[in-house]
Amino acid sequence: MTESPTTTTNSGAPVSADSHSLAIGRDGAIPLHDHYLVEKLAQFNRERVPERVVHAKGGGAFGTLTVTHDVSAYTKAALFQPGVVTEALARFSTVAGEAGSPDTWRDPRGFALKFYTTEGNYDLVGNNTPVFFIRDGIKFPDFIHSQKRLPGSHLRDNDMQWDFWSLSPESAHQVTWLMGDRGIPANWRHMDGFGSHTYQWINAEGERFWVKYHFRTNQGNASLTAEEAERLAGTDADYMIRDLHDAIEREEFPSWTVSVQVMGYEDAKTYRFNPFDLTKVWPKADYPLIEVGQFELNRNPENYFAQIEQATFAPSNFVPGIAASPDRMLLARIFSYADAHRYRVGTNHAQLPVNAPKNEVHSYSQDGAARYSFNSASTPVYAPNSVGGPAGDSAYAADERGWENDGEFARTAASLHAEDDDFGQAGTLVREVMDDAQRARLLATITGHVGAVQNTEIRARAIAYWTNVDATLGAALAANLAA
Ligand code: HDE
Repeated sequence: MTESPTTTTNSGAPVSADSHSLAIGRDGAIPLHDHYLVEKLAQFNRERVPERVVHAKGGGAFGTLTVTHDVSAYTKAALFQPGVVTEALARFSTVAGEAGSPDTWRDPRGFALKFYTTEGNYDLVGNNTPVFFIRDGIKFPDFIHSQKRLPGSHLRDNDMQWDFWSLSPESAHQVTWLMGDRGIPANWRHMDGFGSHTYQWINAEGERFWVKYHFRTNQGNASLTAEEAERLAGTDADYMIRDLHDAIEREEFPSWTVSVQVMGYEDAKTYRFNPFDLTKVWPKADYPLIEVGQFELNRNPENYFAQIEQATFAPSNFVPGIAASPDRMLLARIFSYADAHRYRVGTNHAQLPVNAPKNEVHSYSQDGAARYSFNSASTPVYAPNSVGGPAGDSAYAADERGWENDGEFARTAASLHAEDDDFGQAGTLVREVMDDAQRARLLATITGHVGAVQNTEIRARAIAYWTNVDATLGAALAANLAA
């Protein structure tokens, strides 16, 4: 048996016993100066950081992005150049459940990626769904409140969910997707990932393009039935954490084919619907997938808390050649995540090994709790300076040009295009993408979910909502609920 090390305090001093507090004689008082007992209990009280307010339950692994095709005509980003291999971290999650909730609840899944590129960390914080419930971030806290718990009973409530959804018709596409088979993926290996938003790519000549990211699982899409999901929720709440961990242990490395859809910068102005509307997809007939490379997960975290719980993924982590778009949801997220990280993990969260970039940091940030790395004493703490401190490089201005903006400030909906509507793509999903069996399961799920609504006015609005998605589906729902 290998020689085990001597237990120490957090400060490294050897400890004489693991199982006995310091006391006077056998039954005497414990002195306050039993600092090792105090250290163990005080540390125990401080083991939790605030869980993520959404996406609290999740798991992840490390891996690599390997670029196999040439997309340099669209982006100069180092990680997307032909042949480049970039280390990465992925975290998958549910949205509404708390940190101890079942992995198999019906919910979109987070698909958060961090690429440790040579130009800084690039975070692509997506979901396993190409769209989302709303198109303006100002409604996000309200949406999540309606998905979580009533303030009085602390219980989740279908009336609250359907009140919000039926008064937010832009949710129809995502809710249809959620109530369908993809709402309960078989596990994280058998689901696709999407950047969801439209992003901007900038090539070496400064030309701008609009792109959407697709990560298609090479394992094939698969779903759990509602019955299987409910059973697993009771027998193994960590089913998906376990599946990913054990697959990697067996060296069955899951992988995804990475592609993008590319829209010309000027085309966005005349496209038939708002290409920055997160409740819509770009039909592949309009913008086919262009293959980029392979994304593979091949290394489990050594320590879940240090590397997954404390991992911080931010849509604001862009690198040269990649930038934001007018998508209001993305613009709101660019503030929100880094703010959440400073609150949840601390102001120096980016210095933790799992969050630290692989390239050198030349930032003027200093101090702050748990400051770990720092500039040399000869580095000035201010800019501009005449003593050789870091200085901005105007060559990167091309990455911040963004897009033309004009007009006065106003609180109105984003620009409407000819075919902007709330139910069209949801109806297409039902009528043209789903097969009969999938439509039947969709109807059964909706019947159960709307059937639990107590308020008759909300229930009637929910039936009207589904009738707007698809008249046949709405009629069948009404008949089921009347039965
Ligand atoms: Fe999030 N979201 N989100 N979200 N989200 C967070 O950031 C937010 C949205 C997503 O594994 C939080 O660090 C706003 C869309 C994932 O660590 C928070 C809006 C998409 C994760 C936050 C959205 C996502 C989060 C909570 C509306 C898919 C987990 C903890 C504008 C494209 C990342 C945190 C991880 C986490 C804000 C909507 C995906 C609260 C304001 C759309 C995968 O800051």
